[in-house]
Amino acid sequence: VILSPQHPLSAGLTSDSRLVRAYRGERSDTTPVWFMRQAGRSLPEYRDLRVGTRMLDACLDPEMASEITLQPVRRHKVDAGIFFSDIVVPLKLVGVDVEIQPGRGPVFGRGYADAAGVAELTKVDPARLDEASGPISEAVGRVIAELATTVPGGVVSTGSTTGGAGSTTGTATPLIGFAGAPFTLAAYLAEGGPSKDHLAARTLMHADAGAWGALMDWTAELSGRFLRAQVLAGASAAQLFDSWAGALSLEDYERHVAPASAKALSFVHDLEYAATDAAGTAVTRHVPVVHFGVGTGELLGAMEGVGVDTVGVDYRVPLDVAARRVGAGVPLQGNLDPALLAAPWPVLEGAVREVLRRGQVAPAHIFNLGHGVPPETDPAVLTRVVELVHEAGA
Ligand code: 1CP
Repeated sequence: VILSPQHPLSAGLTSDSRLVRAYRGERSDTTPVWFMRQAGRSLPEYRDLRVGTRMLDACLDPEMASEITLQPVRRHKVDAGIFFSDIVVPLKLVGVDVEIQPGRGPVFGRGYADAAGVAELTKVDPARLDEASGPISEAVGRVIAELATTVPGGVVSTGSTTGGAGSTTGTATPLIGFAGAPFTLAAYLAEGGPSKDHLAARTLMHADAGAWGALMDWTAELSGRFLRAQVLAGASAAQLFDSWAGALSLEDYERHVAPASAKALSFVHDLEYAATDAAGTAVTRHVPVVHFGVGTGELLGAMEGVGVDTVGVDYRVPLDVAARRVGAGVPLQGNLDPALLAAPWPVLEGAVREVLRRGQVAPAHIFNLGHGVPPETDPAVLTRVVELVHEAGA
């Protein structure tokens, strides 16, 4: 399926941005940088806007969701926006009883930890998301309209500024769409809310292969459709968050989880756009996909094997070590320990430079944190990190 000519990738607005180039393994004038959870509670303008609005209501209000997505792009001059939403939004949209409780996270009306629960949940056709995702498409549309015209950043100063359509020059900041991976969604669904070890999901995985398979199939389709909706509406890359996959052994991950993650990604793998390569030859490219999880040092190779362009690395594994695990040729994203954001500047600066140094082993590196921005982070520190990464060069 070819993306529409107006899509920022097809129009040549984002296809040669630092971010998209890095996701296909090319280095630019400098290292692109964005932060997981860059939108949200670390920003006073976010806290002001959110007063009196519940989290999921904010996600489903296109004006608010787009404004929150843009806030960190304007403030920090990061090389990408990440769509402001949540991994449980597609569940909410197809009618699952879920709320996000402040300070706690997603909480469901019940847990789905056995065959009866899974049968009840999976009665809902995930294809219903396609009719229900209007607020998502609208919010993405608003974001990319502003990114195309008014937000600076992400500009590539070296090489060609090829426009797929041949007419547009220059680049816009790309938007990254995301979804929760099937296992991470299942970890919340089985438990009925956040948990430390995701025991209910891990038990179901072994206790009832049939129910587990049905749950993974269903969450995979829902995640896949959520990602696809964001890309069709204008996102230039997609990130699958398997935040809690680190709770699994490699064997369990490969047998019981990886096939479902591959299925989720199959919903974006067929999305393509026409472009011109550095030599001026017409090429067809796919939308880049990133795969990230926390505590997944043992799983990095398998997470790459699911079929992704870039692997996101948490802060526990240095990037040069991660490169050996995912194999040469794979771009890496990461992985400053978020705890360092509260350290004195000389300590933080040293740590940022060390991440950049280790990232040199990969064909391309996208600077990020090893997990999300802590809510108490001073936003001025994030801006300074962006400046440092950009000044440090490729
Ligand atoms: O009221 C609030 O402000 C609630 C805090 C909050 C925010 C800002 C939640 C609740 N979700 C979000 C937004 C969000 N969630 C984004 C926004 C875009 C950005 O990065 O700037 C993204 C990408 C997510 C994805 C998400 N939600 C993940 C995967 C990423 C990760 O952090 O590992 C997970 C696991 C969730 C579940 C969730 N939602 C919210 C919380 C507090 C949690 C985690 C709960 C837990 O610890 O289990």
